[in-house]
Amino acid sequence: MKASVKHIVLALVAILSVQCNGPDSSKSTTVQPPNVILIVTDDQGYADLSAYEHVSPRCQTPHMDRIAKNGVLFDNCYVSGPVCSPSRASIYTGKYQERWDEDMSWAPGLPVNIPTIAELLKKKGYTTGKVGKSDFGRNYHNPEMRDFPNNHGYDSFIGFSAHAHDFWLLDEDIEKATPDPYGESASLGRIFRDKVKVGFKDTYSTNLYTDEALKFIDKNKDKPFFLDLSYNAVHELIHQVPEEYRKKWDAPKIPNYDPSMGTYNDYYYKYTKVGDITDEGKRKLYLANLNCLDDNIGRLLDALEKLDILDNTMIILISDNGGEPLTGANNLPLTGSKYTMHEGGIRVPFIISWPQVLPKNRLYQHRVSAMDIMPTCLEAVGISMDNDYKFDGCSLIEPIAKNMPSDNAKEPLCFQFGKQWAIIDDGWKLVYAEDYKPHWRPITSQIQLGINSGKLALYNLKTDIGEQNNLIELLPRKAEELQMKFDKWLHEVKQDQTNYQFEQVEKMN
Ligand SMILES: [Ca+2]
Repeated sequence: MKASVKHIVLALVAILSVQCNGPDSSKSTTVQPPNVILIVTDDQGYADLSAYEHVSPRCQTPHMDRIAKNGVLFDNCYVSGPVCSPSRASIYTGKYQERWDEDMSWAPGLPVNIPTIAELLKKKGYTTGKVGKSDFGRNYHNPEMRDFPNNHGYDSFIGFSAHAHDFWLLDEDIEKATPDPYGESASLGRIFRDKVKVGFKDTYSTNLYTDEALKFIDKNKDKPFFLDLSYNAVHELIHQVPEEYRKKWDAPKIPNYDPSMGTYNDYYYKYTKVGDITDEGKRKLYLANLNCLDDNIGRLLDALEKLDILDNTMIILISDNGGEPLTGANNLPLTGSKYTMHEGGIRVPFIISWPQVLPKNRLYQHRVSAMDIMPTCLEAVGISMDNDYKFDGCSLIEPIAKNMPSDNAKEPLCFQFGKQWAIIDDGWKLVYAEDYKPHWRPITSQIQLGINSGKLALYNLKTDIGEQNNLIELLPRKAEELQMKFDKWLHEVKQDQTNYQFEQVEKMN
């Protein structure tokens, strides 16, 4: 079923003419601006969404597919970085994080002098809530810094501020008994409700975050809201799944952490990086974890339907980076994984639905970026930025309606992550990528290693999505042209770096 362009434009005109709250606006019109729900999944593989034709074996995500059937599925979406924090910094600002991350690496943080999506929607009158993972690479666990959700636009927050958090161990007792509750890569123990720590016993965080999301929706169902639901599924520790899902998938049983096992960091690495679980066991655990996540998204959709607010709710679902090489995620037919500049690190599942305005059951194949999310939301809710304010993404509402490339898609898309970099322009990709720490053996039945890792490569993505044919010697002029465009972008963003300010970096732990 396709919404006509005329329908969309009329709906938008109506919406854009509305103030979403305030004493006078309710008298002027009955049209409500949409609710916005942003679902960020963690490390979900490009092939781990069953709405895609390229879906991986055994993967079933019927509830995520419901969003796609109700809206627009994208198979050509890039995040701005191959790991959580840089990617998320750009999702929430609509800008390349390289503009303020001098190292162009893991820890871009949030500058104080640019608005986030939550701040702009709050200013517009939206009630804003964040549930789950907040990770901008700096200032972990510090509720006084800008990176903390309550300090960049959220009225309410429940979740954690770190790369990862134990799915099960959420109470104070385990925190006190653990020698390193803030391990190198993950935390355990209490999470935050706003700026206060709260503990939960015998609670699985994917279920908890959905429960909290449902409470937020129920409380705010009669007024426009922005819900940011950032699950830590399907990130490590992937083996932590409710027993019913483990049994359903016949997955191995791995004990939860106990301080008698040593440090939490040792436990984390034992079951992630060195392969104490078989490849097949990992895949089953991943599918079990994903299945639980998907069922929780089903609960969310059911609630929106029951409240009769689904049609005027814009739901955006995106994975913050490509599938992890060690969790059992599947990025095929792409090469590479999280941490890499191969397609498998940066090309991700992405869906937008807004039944009242956008077409349904549409596959959109032109290139888009996670930086488009914020401009799209702003247009949907009727927020215009000053003319001199520049996003690196653009609204997708009109491009979707016309099934045409966005203006930004006609320009190069550039990436820098440590030594790795890439430029994608009109289907061509010039890239320097490395496989992720190859001494940690990835699960190669799901992850395809780069055959040109560690050297400059040119690909025609239109015919070679798997990055198998390096054309750099055959087409040196094309490579030169792309190199020049990339250098120009790099120069421009480096010049821009002086324009962003940060708070003093402090750590509480
Ligand atoms: Ca991630």
